[in-house]
Amino acid sequence: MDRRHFLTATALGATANQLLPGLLDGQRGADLAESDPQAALQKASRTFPTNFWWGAATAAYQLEGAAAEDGRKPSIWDTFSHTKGKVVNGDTGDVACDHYHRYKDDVELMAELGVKHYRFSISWPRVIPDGRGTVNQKGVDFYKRLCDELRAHGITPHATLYHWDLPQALQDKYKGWQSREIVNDFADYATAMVNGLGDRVTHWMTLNEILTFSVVGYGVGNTAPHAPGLALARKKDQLQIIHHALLAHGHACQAIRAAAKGTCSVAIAENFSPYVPVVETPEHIEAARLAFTRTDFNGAIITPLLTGKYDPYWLAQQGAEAPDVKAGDMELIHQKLDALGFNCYTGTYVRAANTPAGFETLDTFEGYPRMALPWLTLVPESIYWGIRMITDALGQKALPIFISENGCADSGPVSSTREMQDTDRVMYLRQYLRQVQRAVDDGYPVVGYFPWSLMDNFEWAEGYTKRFGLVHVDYATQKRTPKLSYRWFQQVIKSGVVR
Ligand code: PNW
Repeated sequence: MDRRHFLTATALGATANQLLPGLLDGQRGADLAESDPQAALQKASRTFPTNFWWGAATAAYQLEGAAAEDGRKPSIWDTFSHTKGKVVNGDTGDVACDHYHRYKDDVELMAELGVKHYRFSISWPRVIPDGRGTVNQKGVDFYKRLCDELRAHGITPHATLYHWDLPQALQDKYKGWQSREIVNDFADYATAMVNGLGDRVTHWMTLNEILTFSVVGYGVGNTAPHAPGLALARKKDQLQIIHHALLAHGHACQAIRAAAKGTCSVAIAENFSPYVPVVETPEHIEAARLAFTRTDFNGAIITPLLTGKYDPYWLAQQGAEAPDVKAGDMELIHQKLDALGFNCYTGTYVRAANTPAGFETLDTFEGYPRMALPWLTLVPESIYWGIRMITDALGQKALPIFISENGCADSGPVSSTREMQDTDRVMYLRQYLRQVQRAVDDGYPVVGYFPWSLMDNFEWAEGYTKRFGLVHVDYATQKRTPKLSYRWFQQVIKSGVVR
């Protein structure tokens, strides 16, 4: 039995099978060249499964706007972006893409693109303005309207509960993620959302990128570039924030399943760090496996999420800085997931080495290809090896993985004479998608792909200066213009093939 059929036969539980029909059983797109068996074989191996989740991704604070409308109260990102010097040009999410009012046009753009799945996030301070307590029905109603519009266009909503816009009220009350109190508040919020939207949403993600909001939002000994932008006294404080986030995830998984009326899928979107064997030989592949488990912060986040234990090597290295763990915590953190969202942008090359850890990472020198952000080096194999290590390093043979984000900022200014020619994004997406395809062909349970992002939006500390969209947004007029990459992705979806 080959790997793909083994996975189909044994791996997926009933829930995943109901939700992911036919995704892993090798169904292929149509246009095979019947006359030439060799060509047909080659072509077949480059075709995505017909039920593959082709999607697009966004997040609430980055595009909704309507920051003070219909009862929404501030999040930590409202406070942060309104603090002088924190965001480039003093940009804020007050208006952003005005998606709150223009969601119908935006769903139209998705339908035209051909996506059948849409990943968005719910703004916690829009639906529970004080973070706990009263639900703001007007806020919930916005997401009902959005989901109705999506479903009317045959698009499945995938909702993320937390994409970094913590209600400011909870930051003020108990320092947000620094307090264990957040675990119950987050679970209550999850319950309220399943009660309010569960008839429309069955695909849930708890948190987006624990790594980023805990490490880029808090510095150890110095302030940090993302909200809340605080300085912590020691690393232990940061690891405690991660521990609280893991607990909140676990508790929310339970809350979602308890409140759901029917079948639902529970996932998390995490940007665990992929390590790529610079040469694909067994010893360097082993080095990549060691790097995956032993390097900050995979051992602190993805390992406990999927295995119920902090990585022992990682934990030993933390010494006195290790987080405080109470009885029952690891069980709560370790909830069975229906799927795993992988946010992938870049990665690190490694090779075997005679070091205590058993590997060494390789530098990227000046002139190494990178996209229009300093951290965004082009490492397409990172998406393949990231997927593969979930199985190879963490033993999750059965866990369906979808790419919950992948994309780049374009270099702009782009030509507006005929179309927005973001050839750099087309190049980037093509290289990464081919590696996703390789993982599919190898039989890894990859079920979907959501490029980041549907449209240009508020890029956090970079404000509106960095554009990640398949659709260009003119912020002065709110005019949307599909870029070249939109046309390219449209064709990928239509044909099921990356060319
Ligand atoms: C992700 N880094 O954030 C987020 O989920 C999105 O909201 C964001 O717009 C997108 O990637 C593009 O940045 C990241 O510095 C932010 O390595 C920063 C980093 C990684 C991911």
